[in-house]
Amino acid sequence: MHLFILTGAGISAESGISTFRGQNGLWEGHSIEEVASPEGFQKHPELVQRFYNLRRAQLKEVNPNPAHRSITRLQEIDGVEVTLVTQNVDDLHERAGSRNILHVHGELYKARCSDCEKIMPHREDLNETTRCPDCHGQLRPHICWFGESPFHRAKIYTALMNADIFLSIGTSGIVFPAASYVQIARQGDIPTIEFNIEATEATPLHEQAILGKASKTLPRWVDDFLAVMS
Ligand code: BJW
Repeated sequence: MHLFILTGAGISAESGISTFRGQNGLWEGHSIEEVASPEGFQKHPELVQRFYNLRRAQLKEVNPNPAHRSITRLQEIDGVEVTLVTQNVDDLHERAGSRNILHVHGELYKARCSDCEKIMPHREDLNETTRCPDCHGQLRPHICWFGESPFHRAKIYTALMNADIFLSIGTSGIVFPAASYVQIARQGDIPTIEFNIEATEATPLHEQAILGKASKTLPRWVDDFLAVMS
């Protein structure tokens, strides 16, 4: 049995990390496109670095919640293979004990050299003076911004083709290419289930939608799944 699990900002919301499109969707008056695009970084590098410095600092203050931990429970079942794809750049899946996590939009605790593209662990603030240890190029957050190519694409498509069930948890389903996974799954006749606190643009594409907070709905679904599997 192969589960393909896609997570978004909603799974970390109950840990205290704001979603992107909740409230008015702005950060200090700036749209997500202004702070999460190569153009934004070119125009206002200090603003973009500050946005990610604050989020890196915030990450140190929050913890995984029962929804993250239920995915770890699924990964511990004999005979169940889980491909865990997250759009989140936090490390809450890792801290909940999950493994083999594909961060399609990058990771807050990594930096990348704008010149040689070396990727390295980086937990502290970044600014214009933080330089690549190899080539002295400017370090930037290791994040996939709008217009950039998301990570792990080939692995993800192979896993999607081989999945038996597709779960989408806490994502608005509007950012591509992750937004297209549900359609790919349905084309392959794979049952798809959406977990969200409200209906989304993607809801009509799913076979089933489970409404409610992921910290409540997902552990219940995992209990039922375990009962069937045992
Ligand atoms: C709960 C809950 C609880 C709350 N329980 N649920 C026009 C048409 C089609 C595509 C495009 C287009 N124009 C441009 C594009 C492409 C663009 C795109 O998709 N734009 C759309 C906005 C239209 N995409 C790109 O540019 C991507 N690159 C690309 O396509 O390259 C081309 C390419 C493709 C394939 C191969 C090669 C090349 C890159 C996208 C990069 C996205 N980056 C960001 C920011 C960086 C990361 C960061 O800083 O953290 O990633 S944007 C932001 O959105 C972030 C997220 O990962 C991403 C998705 O958001 P998510 O996770 O869904 O969060 P929200 O806030 O939207 O939703 C939260 C949900 O949770 C809500 O539904 C709540 O109800 C729910 N919720 N509490 C359960 N307790």
